[in-house]
Amino acid sequence: MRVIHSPLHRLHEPPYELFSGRAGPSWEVAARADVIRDALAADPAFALELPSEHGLEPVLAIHDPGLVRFLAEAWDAWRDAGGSDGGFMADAVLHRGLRGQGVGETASPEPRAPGGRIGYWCFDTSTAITVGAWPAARAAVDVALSAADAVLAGEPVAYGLCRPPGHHAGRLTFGGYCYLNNAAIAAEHLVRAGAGRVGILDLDYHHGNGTQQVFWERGDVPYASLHGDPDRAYPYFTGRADETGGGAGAGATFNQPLPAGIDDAAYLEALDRALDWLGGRHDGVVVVSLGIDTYGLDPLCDFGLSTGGYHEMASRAAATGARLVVLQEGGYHLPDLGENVRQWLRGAAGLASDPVARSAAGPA
Ligand code: SP5
Ligand code: ZN
Repeated sequence: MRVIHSPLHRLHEPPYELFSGRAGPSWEVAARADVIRDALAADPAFALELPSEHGLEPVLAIHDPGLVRFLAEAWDAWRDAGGSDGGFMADAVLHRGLRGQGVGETASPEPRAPGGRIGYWCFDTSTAITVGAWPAARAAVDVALSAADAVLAGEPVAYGLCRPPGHHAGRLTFGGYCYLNNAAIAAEHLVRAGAGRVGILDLDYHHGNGTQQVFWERGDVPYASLHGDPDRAYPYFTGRADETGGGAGAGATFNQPLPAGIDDAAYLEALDRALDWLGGRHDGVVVVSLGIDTYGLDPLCDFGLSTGGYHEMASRAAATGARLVVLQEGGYHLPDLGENVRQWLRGAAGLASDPVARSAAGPA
């Protein structure tokens, strides 16, 4: 299987995040991508390659030019304004009630100060602008687009080791460790290349609010997601089952909020429902937002999936006959992250699980 990765992700190492109201080290670290890369490099079933450059046009097909301009300029503007090393976050965000009485009532101009600009575009306190956030995010997009190109060239499945992740970034917003929406950009690239209707299957623990927003009114990019119920789980404001799309996209969004502690068997039932729903709605290519934060040992999340579950999950996705562009999203338990991704991809390729030793604490 072709595996696309870029070392440029290492330019981005967020110094901290606010988690449950406390500042702590970022969970989204460069080592995440490195352990995945190492696990795949050690298995002859995988061939690693660098991405090719695709420029900004595919990015601007999905994201507002103002957001792209901010991300490109943010670090230099912060430094020029006297900002310190490390990274910066918003100290005020554009709340919907700030100027008018409700949603969208009064448009607000983008402020000039970097601290105001970040609050204009970013919606959370997990997603610092660092010196390398922009080049790393650009490289992750090229990784995703190159994986899509591999499938367009005839591969039944290809993997893009994207970092930073993407599915929380919308047309006008970034957050959730995400700056540019790799999966959305890849899906649109596939549509424009003539792949017809392109499905998106989002298996990250967190709802892909950005992907949902981008394709909310699109009938040709159906979006199906399994995730922690927003009643308890980030990003809190999206992902309920009654969110099903609007306009030309009415009925083309499918959300399954799931309970804490869900095990492989119950998750696989939910996956079967998502695959059934997606099956008749695409023309042969599905982009998978692969989050491994559904793992039983993940430090951020509360699902109970096992390494064996990832192999089975991928086998079922591949058994639908869809060609898969698999893109990395979350996953924060470093000791087993590489092996879990490797098992998912072996399942997707129709290979036996062939397990290797993993951390002693891992579920069977
Ligand atoms: C790509 C991805 O997985 N992004 C996830 C970003 C989550 N960021 C903040 C989560 C805050 C959750 N706080 C609740 C703590 C419960 N112990
Ligand atoms: Zn996640």
